[in-house]
Amino acid sequence: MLFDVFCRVIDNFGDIGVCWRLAADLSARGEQVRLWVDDASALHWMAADALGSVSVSVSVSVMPWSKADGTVQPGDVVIEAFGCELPAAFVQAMSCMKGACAAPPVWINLEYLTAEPYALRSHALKSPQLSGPGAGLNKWFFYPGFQSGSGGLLREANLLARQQAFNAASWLAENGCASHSGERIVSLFCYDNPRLPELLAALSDQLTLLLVTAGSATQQVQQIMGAAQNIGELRVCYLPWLSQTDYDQVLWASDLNFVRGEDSFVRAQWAGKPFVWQIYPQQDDAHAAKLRAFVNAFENTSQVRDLLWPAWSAWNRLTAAPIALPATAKWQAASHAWRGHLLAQTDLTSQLQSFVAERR
Ligand code: TRH
Repeated sequence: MLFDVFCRVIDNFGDIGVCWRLAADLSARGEQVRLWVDDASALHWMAADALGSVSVSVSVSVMPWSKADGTVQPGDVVIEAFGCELPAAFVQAMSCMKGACAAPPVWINLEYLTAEPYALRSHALKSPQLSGPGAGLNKWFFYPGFQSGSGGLLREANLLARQQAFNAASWLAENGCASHSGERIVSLFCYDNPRLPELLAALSDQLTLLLVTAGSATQQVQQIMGAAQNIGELRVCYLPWLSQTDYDQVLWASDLNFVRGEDSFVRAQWAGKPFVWQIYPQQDDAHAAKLRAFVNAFENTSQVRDLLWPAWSAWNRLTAAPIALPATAKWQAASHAWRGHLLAQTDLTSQLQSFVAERR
């Protein structure tokens, strides 16, 4: 099938990050994919190796948004990521495919990831289009999620094999961040966060190698540390912008990951290591309920109580309490159990393929 995936970059890298992962995964499973995007600049590093060392070939056509002008015949499936609103002329072309032409494409709105109950209730619902260029068409809501009955999470077919074959020490050395014996390895990907000095101080109480990702994390750490490489027992290694494949490996190489947004948050869960999520801040503190919902799901499934909330709420500035990281062994066991639970779900791309097949 031919999939048209539409992506608007609102800010940061999550919109294109999720869309690229989906496009690449569909392609790796033999689908044809056109990725329509209004700003492809981040793909220069994010997709630099297009799954380089991985034994699948990925071929995605990256298309400028402006070319979706109605002169292009829509594919079999149209994915509107995060309600990005398709160009009217393209929807018109989808609509014209009714009756006289072939069947209209299956039109899917891929939603944001949340553990809040409304997502499960709304997954797979149909939204008949009553007006506008798409009048008469149906749009389907597709909610990713953590529980059965949701659309699942993106997980490439070869993810586990790649993880198993991964050698953390070699990767770190090859990427200029060789670890010393006895060091805890921590990765940091975050938004601007005034609590960062406190976190660095908390991490400096034991031998730690901090892998600092490019962009905001690097700028903040450099502002705090200046030219210094160490605070107490903590030493810093700055990373360039990496491909998604390499960024995954940063997460696998680490004992503890600080992640943010949506895609890195999911990848930290596949890493199966303890992680702290900096959630994308929303107006009216709507993100607090979203954060709580995930913590509840994680803790109920992993059969732990009050493990994450103190550190996670502090890092997200929902409380002024000190950032007190959970006990490592319990945190590691819970993260492993959570990953096991997620692995039992069918992945998002497989679910999407079945969903589309049922509706064509
Ligand atoms: O960048 P993010 O914060 O993205 C977002 C956006 O803010 C978006 O508007 C919002 O809706 C969404 O979050 C919830 O965080 P995220 O989602 O983790 O995206 C970052 C992407 O960048 C992810 O695909 C991983 C990738 N990445 C690399 O490929 N290489 C790197 O070196 C790093 C640090 C990240």
